[in-house]
Amino acid sequence: MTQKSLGQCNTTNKALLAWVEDMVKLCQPDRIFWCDGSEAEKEALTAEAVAKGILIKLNPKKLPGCYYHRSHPNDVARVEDRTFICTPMQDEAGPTNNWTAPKEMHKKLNGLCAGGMRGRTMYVVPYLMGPLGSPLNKVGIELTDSIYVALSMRIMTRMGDIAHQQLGNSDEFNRGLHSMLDMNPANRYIAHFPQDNAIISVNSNYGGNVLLGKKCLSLRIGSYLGRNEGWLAEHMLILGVESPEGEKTYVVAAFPSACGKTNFAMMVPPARFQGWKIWTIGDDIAWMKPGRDGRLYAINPEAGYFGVVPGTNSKSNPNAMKTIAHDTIYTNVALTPDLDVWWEGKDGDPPKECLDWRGNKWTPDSKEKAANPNSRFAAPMRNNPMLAPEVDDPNGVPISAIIFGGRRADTMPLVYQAFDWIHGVYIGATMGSEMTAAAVGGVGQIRRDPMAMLPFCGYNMGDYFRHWISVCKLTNWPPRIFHVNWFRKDAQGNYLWPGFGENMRVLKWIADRCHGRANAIETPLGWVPEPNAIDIEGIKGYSRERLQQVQAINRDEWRRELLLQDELFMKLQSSVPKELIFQRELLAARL
Ligand code: OXD
Ligand code: MN
Repeated sequence: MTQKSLGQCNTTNKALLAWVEDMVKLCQPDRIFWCDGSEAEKEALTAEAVAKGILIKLNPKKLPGCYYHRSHPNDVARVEDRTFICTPMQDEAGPTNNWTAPKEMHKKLNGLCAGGMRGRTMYVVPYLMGPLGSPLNKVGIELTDSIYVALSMRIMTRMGDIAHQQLGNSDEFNRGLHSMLDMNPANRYIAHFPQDNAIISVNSNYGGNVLLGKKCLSLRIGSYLGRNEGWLAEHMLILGVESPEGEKTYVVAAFPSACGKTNFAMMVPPARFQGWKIWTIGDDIAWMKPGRDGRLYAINPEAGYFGVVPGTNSKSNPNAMKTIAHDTIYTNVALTPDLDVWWEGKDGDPPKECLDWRGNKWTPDSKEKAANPNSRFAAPMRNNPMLAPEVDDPNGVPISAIIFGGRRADTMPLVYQAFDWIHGVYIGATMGSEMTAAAVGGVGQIRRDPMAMLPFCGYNMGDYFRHWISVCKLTNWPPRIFHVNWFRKDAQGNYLWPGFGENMRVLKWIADRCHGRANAIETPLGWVPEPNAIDIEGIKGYSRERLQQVQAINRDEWRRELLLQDELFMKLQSSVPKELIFQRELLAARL
């Protein structure tokens, strides 16, 4: 590797050089800038982005090292209807994915990309997903004409020379091409080519569509690679619960987008749990592989958090507030006259006047929201005061529990435990949740979102379930599986559980179950806590009756739930593993 000065070619990898040359011929940028991940590069690119008005420097007294970005108003969320899995046969992508044959998609995208970077710079962004030297990590190279993407990738991944160090002369890297083109939503494509380990994303500049290490590589391509290579790429947070005695229990949890993964991963235990600590390993993605000792190990492939801003405050997530207090890029929040940021649900009163996420004047009397409901922060994980030191362990952490959860106003109790692995896979596979602003369309509607992977599974969902079932056979100590719902409401529409830090009480029961310490009662759904097993001491105004309500199993609601699951099973038809069909029958019989 020969680094000369900023932006100069910093690799001798032949496969990489050849591919970049091909892409340059196609896109015809005026300049190529090879990123190395250095501080000097960050400063130079940031200064350029500020000079061009792409970033606004925020008040350094209030938010040191922070910048503000506004995206195109038509480009504020993931676009699931424009996201494609391009495999030779449609059946490989399965009925839950949009599909186009690779040849056809390449033809279309080559046409769109031809000359698309004229007058622009192509940034070559090398990035490493996972700790250096980890058997689970992957290298990607993203070519992008967006300086915002180059700077965000620096936060979200281990970006720069470290990726070249991991890659060496190998040609095994994800090839990702991103171009903003003219931002025409009708020509927006987020296209994945799993067999080629390649991604092309055009006409968007929204993180979920264009930070290619995240959803595209870590989940869609990752899940495909995981199936072939014997591991799991999951839409899951990873945390470590530490008891006052120093015992650490690692758990992963899959909740759909914008259902509180970041809050849960950074939770601060309530006063009642003095001496307990929650350590964050990841807030969005887990790569998990059976280890040599027969346990399932997880790494967080990312190096930063791309979190939903609205609702973040010192009660919902104090550690996130500290994390985003410096060196953070904010996108689509509101901007105050003193160059501070504001959003709905922030601590304190709203500003008397500010600019909303579109740049229009906003006052508390305005009808529109000041911050876009899917406005985001991109913050380095190193900012998190509770970042687990294990985050850099190449072997990852051994997982004791897998938690599935959705946003459900009814039916789903606060917590229950699967009888065994296959029952747990069934619980994950039939997860349902109210849709949120993280994706365009349908906010509030219940949709089946298996393992929170509906928008992210890079192959046939039925085969994905089969792969999950098979992973148990590769482990001697499979994690216990649980389901939680923080969002159940009473008939008056009030939440039945306080949530946030109080979720520690449920997490403790889960950890105790994993260590064989907590008793449970058998129900048709699975194991539930004994009446006094969840400690509610110290929750202001909360009662055992309320806990009973949130844990109640309403058989009529459950019969309806079983019928709703049909929608998914019908869609997947013949590819649903028979084990899951049997689980459904058994549940019906128990009800
Ligand atoms: C995300 C998402 O941005 O799930 O993490 O949409
Ligand atoms: Mn996510």
